Amino acid sequence: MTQKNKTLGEFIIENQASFKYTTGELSRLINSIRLAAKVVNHEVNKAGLVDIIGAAGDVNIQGEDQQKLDVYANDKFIQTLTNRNIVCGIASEEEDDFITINSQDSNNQNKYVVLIDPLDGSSNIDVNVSVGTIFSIYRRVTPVGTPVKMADFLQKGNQQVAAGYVVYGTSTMLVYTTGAGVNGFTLNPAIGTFYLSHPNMQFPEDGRIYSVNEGNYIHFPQGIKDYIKYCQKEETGPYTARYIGSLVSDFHRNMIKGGIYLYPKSSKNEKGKLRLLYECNPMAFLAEQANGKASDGFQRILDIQPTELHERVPFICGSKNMVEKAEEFMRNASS
Ligand code: P6P
Repeated sequence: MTQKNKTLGEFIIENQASFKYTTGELSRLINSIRLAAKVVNHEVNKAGLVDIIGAAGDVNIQGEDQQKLDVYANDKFIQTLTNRNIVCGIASEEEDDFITINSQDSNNQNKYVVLIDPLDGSSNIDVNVSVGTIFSIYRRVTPVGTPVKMADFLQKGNQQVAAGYVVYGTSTMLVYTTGAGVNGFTLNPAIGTFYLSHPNMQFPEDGRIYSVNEGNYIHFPQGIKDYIKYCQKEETGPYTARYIGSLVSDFHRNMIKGGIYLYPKSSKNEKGKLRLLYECNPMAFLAEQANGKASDGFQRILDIQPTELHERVPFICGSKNMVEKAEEFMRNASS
């Protein structure tokens, strides 16, 4: 069977031996994410046809209006992960605190916690621009069989055992890593099966695309301003500015074509906008597994010790040489 005809299920079975922990659990975990992704995809794709678009009327802990699809996606991922009895805890952008799963069941021998951004880029929903789900998976650090604790979620990104995203775009893809490279699977909606379409995805070492919201330019640190001007200079270009306003989509395009995504801190957002635990860490794990790089401008994202569930960090991620050039401008500006 050629690589490209392989289904996600076949790929998981074939590669579970490369996963250094017990094989069956992670497979079941990835399979539950696969199911939730198909259910959410179905709603995202018909959002224009039913009354599921628009704000749900609530505001999440980030102070952002919860779009109905946000709430729907959050519920579906939590429900699927809970029903499959695989995890002991879940943290979500849409939940103020983490959720303990089956703590009353002393037989709960589940070893994994999942952190999710159920629908990233949701402000794009009403204008039919692609959105995504981002997930991050750790093994718990507190004793199995006891209720999960905050320490299980506040682990450094370098402790992740798996991470990935679903991009609901012109086609729906599931892209993930378990620490042995990055592989992309495309959904055939006619039969509801994901097929291996992008084996061993790698960031080109260099690129010509930079993704940043230049509307915030005047608020950026000097090093970021200097890097953006560097990209725009005639002699170093030509670069192309591409910014979708959906991290998963910008990341996915940059990984295929070569590029850099920047969401720096600014005088408006002292820590930047993106959340460390369920946006930056999973995307940084994927980036490094795909020969790319991810930093806050000064340090490796995966080495940052989290202190709060919803903390934000500045985020620079993509082709290795481009991230290192941006870091060079950040260092020079701060020296
Ligand atoms: P801005 C979506 O809300 C998100 O978290 C990322 O997906 C996206 O790249 C960024 O924020 C867009 O933020 O401030 O440029 O609109």
